[in-house]
Amino acid sequence: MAKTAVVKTRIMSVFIVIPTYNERDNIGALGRAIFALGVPDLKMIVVDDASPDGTADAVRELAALYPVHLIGRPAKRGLGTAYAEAFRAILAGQICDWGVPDHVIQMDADWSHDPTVIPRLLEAVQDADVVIGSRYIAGGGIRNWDRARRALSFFANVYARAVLGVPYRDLTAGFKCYRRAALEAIDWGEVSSMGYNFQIETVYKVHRKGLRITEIPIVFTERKHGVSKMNLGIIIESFRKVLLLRLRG
Ligand SMILES: Nc1nc2c(ncn2[C@@H]2O[C@H](COP(=O)(O)OP(=O)(O)OP(=O)(O)O)[C@@H](O)[C@H]2O)c(=O)[nH]1
Ligand SMILES: [Mg+2]
Repeated sequence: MAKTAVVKTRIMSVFIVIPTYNERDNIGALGRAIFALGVPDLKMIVVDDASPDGTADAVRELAALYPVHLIGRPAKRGLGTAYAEAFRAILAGQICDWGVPDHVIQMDADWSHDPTVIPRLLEAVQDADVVIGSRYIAGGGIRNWDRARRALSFFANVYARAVLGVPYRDLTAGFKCYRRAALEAIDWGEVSSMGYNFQIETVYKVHRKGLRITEIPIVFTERKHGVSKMNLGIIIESFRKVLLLRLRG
């Protein structure tokens, strides 16, 4: 009689990293929606920069119900440094006793990124090192942005793609999934972007290592609660740093 092979597939562990600044009205419900997806072995890390609205308290309430870890920083230091700090701690196995995950997802706290996309990101990362939730491929889009904001985002992407010579349509996307190896390929001490240029910088560095980057379509929706942190400094940083990235690698 033929023996039946029992194949045991290990459940992949997933950490979701969410930076917050004044997201008290968003983070609790978003966290509940994420854990309601029922993704196995999923844990959440929130990096909060001493939000004056008490976001950290909402995170602590969530942590009483779900595997949620709060990294609290003393002052607002930019989304790029928040991610870099979390990723370094994750790779060093310093988050609680959770070990080092197989996959890491990054997303915004303000519901611009639909949590129901998470299973699709995890499916796509089976055949890639980084998956970008992309607004600028067929099936993707943006809801509730005015023309100026659309134009800024579109132009930033055209500019970065041309300067860096990479094929990806949405380089400034903030909804992404990394295989652990992709995070390990980046020298986090070297990543210097404070703001949105962080998104471009990380994709470019992974690309330069020859890793596989794919895009899946997402519809991005402008925030309903809270205020935007977009400002001129962030835009200027991006235009300058894309050039520097090209020159210095
Ligand atoms: N920890 C931390 N998080 C930040 C900082 N700046 C922005 N964030 C968070 O990063 C995510 C993206 O920032 P947003 O302000 O939503 O940026 P955006 O989506 O480009 O702009 P709007 O949605 O129009 O406000 C959100 O979860 C913010 O709360 C920061 O300095 N520190
Ligand atoms: Mg937003």
